[in-house]
Parts: sequence; structure tokens; C-alpha cells
Amino acid sequence: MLCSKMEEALNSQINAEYYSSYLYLSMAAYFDSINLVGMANWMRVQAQEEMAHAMKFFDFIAERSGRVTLASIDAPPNEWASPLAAFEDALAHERHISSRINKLVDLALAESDHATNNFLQWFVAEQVEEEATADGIVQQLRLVKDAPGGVFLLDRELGQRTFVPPSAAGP
Ligand code: OFO
Repeated sequence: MLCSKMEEALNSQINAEYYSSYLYLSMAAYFDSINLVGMANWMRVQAQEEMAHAMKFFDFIAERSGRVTLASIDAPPNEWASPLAAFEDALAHERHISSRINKLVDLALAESDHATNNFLQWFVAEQVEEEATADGIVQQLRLVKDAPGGVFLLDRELGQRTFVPPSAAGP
């Protein structure tokens, strides 16, 4: 059984994960608009991953006999100054999500809710990966700057990404 504070905080995280999905989908549309279809693909896959994250919270709340309540999702930005600016925003967003997950862990521990703490550890590990991946792409874009050849190669590489549903065991 979830306490009401924890239930509310987990519901708010469902919203944050759906916003993440919306943000990445908007970035996919931006990359499509500038003909970087590989980066658009990467963002589409990222958006799918975020929906899977949201559903992990959804299912967990239901499993703990809590009540899922959905709220409206804010509109994301639609334009970025460059591919680098978009990926820098993605990295900043992942850092923000990591801090939200840390606060959820703090709350679970304060409430002696060990089941929720255990559930959240999957996200703690996932966020390490999310930040590292976004940071890696930011670093590569900084290296190639605006050199079309470098951006083209990176676009091709990011076009290879496919969606793999997150397992229950680990990120
Ligand atoms: Fe759900 O990890 Fe990104 O935001």
C-alpha cells in the first residue's frame, strides 16, 4: 500500500515521463524538418523509451493498490538553434529527471517505503545511462562543430538505433 504522499509523487513522475516523451518527439520533428533523419530516428526511439518509463510507474502504482491519476502534459518547445542545442537540451532534461528520481528515493526512504525504494533503483541506474548517452552525443557534436561531414556521419550512426523495451531486470 502506498502512502498518499508517495502516490502523488509517483503520479507526478508519470506526467514527467510523458513530458519527456513529448519533448523528444518534438525534437524528432525538428530533426525531420532539417533533414537529419538519423537524429530524428534516435529521438523517436527515445520518445518510445520514455513512454515505457511512464508505464513502469503506472503499473507499479496499480500493483501497490494505488490510484493512477493522469494530468495534462505541457507543450514542449518546437525549435532549436542547432542539432547541438537540441542535444544539450536533452542532456539538461535528463539531469533534471535524475534529480526528480533522487527526490522520489528520498521520499521513499523518509516514509520507510522499501518496496518503492527498490522499484526506484531501476530508474537510478537508468538515469546514469540516460545522462551518459546524451552527454556522449553532445561531446561528439561539439567535436565535429558544424562540419557537414561529421554531422552526416553522426546522423547515420544515430539512425541505427532501435527500440528495445526496458526489461524488469535492469536498464
Ligand atoms: Fe525517463 O528517462 Fe529520460 O527522461
